[in-house]
Amino acid sequence: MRLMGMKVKMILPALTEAKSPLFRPIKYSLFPPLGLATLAAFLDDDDEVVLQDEHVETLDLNDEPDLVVIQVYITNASRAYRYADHYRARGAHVCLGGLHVTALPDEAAAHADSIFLGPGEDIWQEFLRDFRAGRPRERYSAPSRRSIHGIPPIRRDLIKRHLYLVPNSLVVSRGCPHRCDFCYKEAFFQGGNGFYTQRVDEALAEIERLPGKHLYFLDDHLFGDARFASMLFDGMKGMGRVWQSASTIQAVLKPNLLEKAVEAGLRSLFVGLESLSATNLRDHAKVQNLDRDYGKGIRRLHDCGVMINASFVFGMDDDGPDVFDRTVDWAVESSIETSTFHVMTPYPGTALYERMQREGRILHRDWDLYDTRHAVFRPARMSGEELERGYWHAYEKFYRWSHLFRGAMGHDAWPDRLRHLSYAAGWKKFEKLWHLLIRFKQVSLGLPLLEKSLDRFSAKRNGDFPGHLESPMDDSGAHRKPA
Ligand code: B12
Repeated sequence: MRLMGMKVKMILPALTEAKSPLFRPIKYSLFPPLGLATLAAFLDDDDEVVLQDEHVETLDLNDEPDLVVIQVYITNASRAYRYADHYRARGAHVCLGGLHVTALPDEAAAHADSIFLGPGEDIWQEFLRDFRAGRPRERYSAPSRRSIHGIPPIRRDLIKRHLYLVPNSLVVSRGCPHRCDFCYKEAFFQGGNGFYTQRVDEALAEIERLPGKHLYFLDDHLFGDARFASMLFDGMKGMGRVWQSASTIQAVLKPNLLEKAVEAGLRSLFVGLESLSATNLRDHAKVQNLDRDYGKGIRRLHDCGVMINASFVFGMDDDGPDVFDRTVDWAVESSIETSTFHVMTPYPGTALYERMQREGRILHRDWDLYDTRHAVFRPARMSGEELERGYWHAYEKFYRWSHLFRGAMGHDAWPDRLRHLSYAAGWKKFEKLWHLLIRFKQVSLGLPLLEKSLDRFSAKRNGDFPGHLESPMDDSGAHRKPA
């Protein structure tokens, strides 16, 4: 029997905090649920689909869908399971997939009719066939050869664009070529290719479909396949886009690719610097950062007119209580525009988690607190409380007005100084304003401001990348040598 015109409900649950009626940080209204919108594209035209994202809307739980599809991240797992139980009690067939399900399938299976391990593109169609034929399996695992070539266009019509500051987010690859021990990647892509891209023409077609000017690539490492990235940037040249993405310091230091990205509209880059200690980088297999001159990479980005959002992790074994001030001081002196700090968090399924467990250092398995703000393991050189306090202190100190001014003044030209100030302050000094915009469903009013602040700069772009700032203080000489 073929199930025609199914009622399908797709849900991205949120961590409690994002739902709070009192305060909603802008972070949760940035990006739409791309994973679910990707899976929705495999449904039939006569299927009725509703996609709800709890980060930006209140879920309607009184409906009676035939099929419920829930995406599970680590911090939304407990809510995801609650919604799954709710819909199973109502007689729906409940599917759970995503990173956390792949890491801990048995935990998820207790709440689902079918679970999905690994990226969805390669298994979702098989499930839909089985389900329509009345014989869905309990478990589907992604095959070892995976691909996103030729997948149908994301169902962007299901995305409530006005509820997001960055509705034009996209991903043109899956995974990452590197193997840091704290990353979800190894568990998620286990037993198969862990880094693959779309075809360039398909990626460009997806970009063409997006209205407006601003884009945000959510790929783990957009520059990870230099040939693909180079062709993509060539294709984007002249499109008039302004965009942001993530990459590594290693890729930044390589000649040519960054310049091409800038010509195509790159204006801000998220870079995982993680730690100023070479011992830490080595311990966590972040080898692509070893012996890279961070200061030189930052100067190179600035000279190209690209702002940097540097990501740092605290609590690695070489981190003592002085790590917070040292890192923040260095970031301010380096004129890094925005910094993202994290308490190191061992995600289940990662090599880091295995090691912490072997060493008896995991404190609990309350996934709600695995949010990179809480110490869920015993740090080596400080207490968990010190680690959490230091994390909050780092944010407070980096975003102090005096430090924002100091960082901004490190640029040579006034347009760059003003851009630094407006961009950094925009994220962290106007949280109350963001809250109001979110509350009145007007968050998209912020987009023209974001575009403006990204685009106003004074790039030298003369291909000459002069001296660089002093590199961080590390006895072993990490980051000192040019790449
Ligand atoms: C956007 C994003 C967010 C958004 C979340 C909302 C959103 N719209 O997704 C925001 C900014 C709120 C966020 C916050 C956090 N995030 Co986040 N985020 C991302 C990011 C950058 C992109 C997600 C995305 O769109 N991916 C692209 C789509 C295509 O992939 P996907 O979502 O994984 O979906 C695929 C599969 O998972 C699978 N799938 C998913 N669901 C289902 C269901 C079924 C039935 C099936 C068949 C398949 C399936 O198929 C999909 C297609 O391939 C990822 C990194 C990444 N590159 O994925 C991190 C990531 C998901 N975040 C992560 C973390 C840790 C967090 C935080 C907890 C901590 C932090 N400091 O960032 C917070 C707290 C989140 C919360 N409130 O619960 C981790 C998750 C690790 C884990 N083990 O769960 C990631 C992987 C980053 C990382 N490298 O560590 N995040």
